[in-house]
Amino acid sequence: MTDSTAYVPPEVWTWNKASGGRFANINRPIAGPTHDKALPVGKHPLQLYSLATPNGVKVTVMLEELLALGHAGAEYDAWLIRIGEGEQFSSGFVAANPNSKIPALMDHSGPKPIRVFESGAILMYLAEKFGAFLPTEPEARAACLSWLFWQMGSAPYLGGGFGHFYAYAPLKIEYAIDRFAMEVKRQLDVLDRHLADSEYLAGAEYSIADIAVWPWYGALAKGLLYEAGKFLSVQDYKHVQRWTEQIAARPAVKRGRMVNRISGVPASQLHERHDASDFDTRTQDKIGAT
Ligand SMILES: N[C@@H](CCC(=O)N[C@@H](CS)C(=O)NCC(=O)O)C(=O)O
Repeated sequence: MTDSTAYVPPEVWTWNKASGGRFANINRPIAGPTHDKALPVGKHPLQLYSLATPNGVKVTVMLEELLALGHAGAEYDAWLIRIGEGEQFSSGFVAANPNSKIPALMDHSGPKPIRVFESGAILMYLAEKFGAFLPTEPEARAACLSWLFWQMGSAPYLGGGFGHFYAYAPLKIEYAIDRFAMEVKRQLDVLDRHLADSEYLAGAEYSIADIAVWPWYGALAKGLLYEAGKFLSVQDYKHVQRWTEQIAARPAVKRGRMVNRISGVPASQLHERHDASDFDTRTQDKIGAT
């Protein structure tokens, strides 16, 4: 057990030292821009500012799925935002997302640009704009939105909770790792039981619920997040494994995973995407692990 008496919180918290751990350089207790810089704008109505983290991949997969369905209006420019270098704090990015987190989308197709931030809101915005991947039949629609919002509420325990304390924190705290490992295993079991009787999260049809959940829980199931596959015995969640493989095989998913990616084998990385032909320079078959 960790010694819980070692630290006595002061009456008022002040920002008087670096927090330590990975990504500590970008953490701060205030919002707003740190520097003046406009965002670039390309030729397509949809401008995405992102990075291929699980939250970013949701949107590039959605756009590639829409294009695969034949929605030419979903053509997009994807600009790279290097969050490790603080590019989410530029004045231009903060104007697109006051929360300074990728992904952020600008839609220039109307009389005045519309900004959309939060990956779940972006998925719903695109689903409604193009009439795709969000069922209209009430029961399936309710299921789709329930799982979409389940992801929004659950993944912070996986990333900010488990991932942070297991992989990124400057010290290993047994209490914190136990607490979040328990919660993440519970979440995997929630998905596993549901996927035992349901092909996709909202039923028989692939939807924005799968597009939101897969980049987090599919990657976790493949042991690609926080090198925690063995620790969490992810292979035991058989139905999650089946669903993960099924979605990974979709051509649009393979393309979406490459966009704004800056790690992994070079053939899996397409730093910026401005045209469908940008993928031609990459060999998709070579894409393996994240
Ligand atoms: N709830 C948000 C989470 C977005 C998020 O946490 N983005 C991370 C990368 S995965 C980020 O931009 N972090 C930069 C920072 O915190 O400064 C969403 O779903 O869009």
